[in-house]
Amino acid sequence: MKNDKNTYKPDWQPENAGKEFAVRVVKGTDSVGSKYVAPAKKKQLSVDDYAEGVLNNDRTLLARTITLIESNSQAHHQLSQEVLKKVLPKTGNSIRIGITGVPGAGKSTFIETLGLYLIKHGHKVAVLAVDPSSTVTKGSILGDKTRMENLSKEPSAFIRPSPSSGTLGGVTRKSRETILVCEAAGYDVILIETVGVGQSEVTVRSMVDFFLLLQIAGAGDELQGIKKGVIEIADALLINKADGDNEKKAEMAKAEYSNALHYLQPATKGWTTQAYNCSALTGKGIPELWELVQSFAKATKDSGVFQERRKRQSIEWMFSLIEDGLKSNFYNHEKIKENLPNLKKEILGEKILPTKAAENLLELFFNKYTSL
Ligand SMILES: Nc1nc2c(ncn2[C@@H]2O[C@H](COP(=O)(O)OP(=O)(O)OP(=O)(O)O)[C@@H](O)[C@H]2O)c(=O)[nH]1
Ligand SMILES: [Mg+2]
Repeated sequence: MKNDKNTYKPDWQPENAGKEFAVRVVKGTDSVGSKYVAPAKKKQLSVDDYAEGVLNNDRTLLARTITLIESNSQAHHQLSQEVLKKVLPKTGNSIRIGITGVPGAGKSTFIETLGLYLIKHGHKVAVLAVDPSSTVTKGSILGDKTRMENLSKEPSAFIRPSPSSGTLGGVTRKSRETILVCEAAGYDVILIETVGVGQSEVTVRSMVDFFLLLQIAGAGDELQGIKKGVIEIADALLINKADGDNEKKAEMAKAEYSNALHYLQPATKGWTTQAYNCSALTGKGIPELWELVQSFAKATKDSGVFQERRKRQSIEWMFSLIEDGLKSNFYNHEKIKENLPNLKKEILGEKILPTKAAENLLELFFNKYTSL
């Protein structure tokens, strides 16, 4: 669409949206022929409308609240903060489970099977996704594949694909707040899928109680290709696809992982991380996994580790918000936007050292305070 004066960028545009973000909203017209036609508008809802909607588990309003949380508009942000404040007393009553694994390990299939099992046993399940790919490619790895068709038909399930914009930091805030509103709506099991790439596992670990690493049995050398760092933060290793011809291989992989785990520090104080088998396709091992999560919750609540971790996570959350705030303030500062492209060119042309360029930019930014 032409970028003329009759159109404008929507206020929900992604952070750092560049030229490739081509969506434009056409300004409303006052008249069609001689008749006045009011532009169609969604009813403006109040903070109470949203908060009551969430607390009554009105799925439409819950989804709209999450849209507010995910929006990059300042007005939406403020509104969402007020809603959060209202529902805060009703949050926290859930077990938050993070699930990671390489693409194709079966995370979505596992979540669907576990979700359906939990619903059959009277739970309410919310499924969220944290997708790190948006940082680099502005695309989405998990994207459409997070469909989970059977689970999504269940009235006791709520599935929200990942917010596909902005930095991982931005996604973190949004995901954490989304967890809270889902809890306020009565979801007692929160499942968060993330793909095993880069920084995302650490991010998800910092918002969950239990962290699960899904693996598949490879051909031969089982320990190759898994990042030790990810194993170190997992509370359980689940070797998926233990079915059909693959069953034996999965059994062997379990033994190898069990061995390797002996040498690692536990991810959670007082809890021993072990390897298990399952088949997300047939459901084998799913009830056992849920039992494991329950015994984890009981053990860590009894020892206080559960509550301690949540407190620590709240503090970490504050720090990550501060960092996010500083970063976005910096990159949105007029002087920085003006000077950054040139400095980048100068670095590439070896005319200036990155150190000096960073120093110049920081000086420009902080001058706004010192010159006050
Ligand atoms: N045989 C078998 N196949 C499975 C099992 N779990 C998942 N699959 C298959 O593996 C493929 C990938 O499954 P997904 O659930 O999409 O995997 P994922 O980890 O969510 O993948 P990404 O979202 O792309 O990272 C699909 O074709 C599934 O049908 C299992 O337990 N056994
Ligand atoms: Mg998936």
